[in-house]
Amino acid sequence: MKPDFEVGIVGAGFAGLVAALSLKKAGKESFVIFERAGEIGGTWRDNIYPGCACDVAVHLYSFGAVPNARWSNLYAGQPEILSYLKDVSVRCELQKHIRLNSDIVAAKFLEEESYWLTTDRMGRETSVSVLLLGLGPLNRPFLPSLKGLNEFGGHYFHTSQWDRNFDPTGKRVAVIGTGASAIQVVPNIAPVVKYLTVIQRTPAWVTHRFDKKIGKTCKDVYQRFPVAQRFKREFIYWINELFGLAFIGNKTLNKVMAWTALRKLRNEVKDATTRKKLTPAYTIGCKRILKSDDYYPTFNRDNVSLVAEGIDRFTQLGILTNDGKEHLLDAVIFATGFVAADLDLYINVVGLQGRNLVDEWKTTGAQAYLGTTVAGYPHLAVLLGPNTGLGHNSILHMIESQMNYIIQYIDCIEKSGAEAYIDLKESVQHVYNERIQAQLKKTVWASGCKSWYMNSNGKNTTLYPGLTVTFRKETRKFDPRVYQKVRRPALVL
Ligand code: N01
Repeated sequence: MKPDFEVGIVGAGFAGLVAALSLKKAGKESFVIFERAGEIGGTWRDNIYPGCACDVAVHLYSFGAVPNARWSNLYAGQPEILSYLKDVSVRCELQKHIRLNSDIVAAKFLEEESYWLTTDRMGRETSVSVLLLGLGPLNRPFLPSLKGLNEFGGHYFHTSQWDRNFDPTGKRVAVIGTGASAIQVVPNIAPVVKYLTVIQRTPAWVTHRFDKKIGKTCKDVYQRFPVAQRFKREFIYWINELFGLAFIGNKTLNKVMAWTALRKLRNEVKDATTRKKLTPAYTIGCKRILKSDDYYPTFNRDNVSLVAEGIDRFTQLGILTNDGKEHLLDAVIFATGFVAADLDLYINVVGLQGRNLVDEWKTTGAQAYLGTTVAGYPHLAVLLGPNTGLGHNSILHMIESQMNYIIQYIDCIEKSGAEAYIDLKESVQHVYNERIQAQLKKTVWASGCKSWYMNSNGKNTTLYPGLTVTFRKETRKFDPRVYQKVRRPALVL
């Protein structure tokens, strides 16, 4: 029996939309995008906290084939990115492919049929020849289990589940965490709150952002001469690649980055004690480097304090820190990040002989070949799968590289005919992952800090240990020899 669609994509965030655009470009129109929410946008739909913006410049953090000449700033805010995604889905006629409120809970490869059967939360089944998982790595909020939280009489929530009804004006607020989300929330609520307590466990490395408005003339030039924006995109891309060297072994560049960041800290924070608390004691880049020009100056305000003593427990009135001080609070914002490295997919993915991807990855740590295909799970590809993350450049470049590969993979599946399926060789996956892990040991991420890049067993399952040009090269040409062709068993009727 023929499946309902040639390709099924789970998730209509950036990854799913890049996949859809690539399929269209390759002339493949038989695809469906399952989206569990009532709206597209993924992380850019979910994260609505004040100041939410991207730290990759817009000319690069957008689809190469669908430029936008009207971006307002060099770094776009969440509302603008979300509206760009919606606009692209209309302009590129993706809407007819998108099934909203379709929360896929299970996907099973049917060997006899040689296709995937997906089931959504309502029990609706859809069969697809190839399944692409575009679930996004940063959508499972991490809320630490802190003593006494249930006794706390104030309001609390996670940055990615921002309470739209919460007005911080005139309130005593604490932000727990000092990662990428926190450094955007903090300067944006500080001017309106009564008092802001920033609770830091580990100081982050913060570098310049240099955001600026894109003027009308510039926009008009981009509109009339798209090549100018294309040039800007390339320029930003190569600068980012250059800085990427600091993460993968170039010690001089790494030291220059650290020196620049410390100088920025010295220039922007007046109080010496606060400066000391904000000074990181690990190699720059080990945790994600944060770009901000308004985070440090926030600590010069009279209504903001940095608390680095560690949380003992919540009380009914606030938070008691390890120095015995009780911070009286009306609200607490958990900017405590996400569970990412365990890649605990919320879909039950069942491959050959009943193998379960979630269970396997729990045991071995998430792994795939080129971060994309997985042995034992034929005709499946994971967008932004294991070890495809970056600390230095646009993640969209990685997804586009994956799609170059996946399009060829789909062609190969089609050529192998209805009587067979193709499955990645286990040995190929094993060798690839050994190499990736060995390379990671030489990078800044193995220099000793604790970050969300590592899974609960201390294995880095999230980051690619090279430059994006290298990944593009690795994914440019699909090699059918790393797959085995398996005749599908006869269908028992
Ligand atoms: O999360 P994080 P995030 N007690 O994991 C602290 C992307 N992103 O949401 O460092 C006290 O970075 C934790 O402390 P420590 C981007 O890829 C991008 O901010 O573990 N503190 C840390 O300070 C980013 O990397 C953008 O010691 C606790 C913080 O919480 C990723 O999302 C914007 C704690 C978590 O920081 C995640 O960023 C936003 C505890 N028990 C996000 N537990 C842009 O593009 C945790 N922490 C700009």
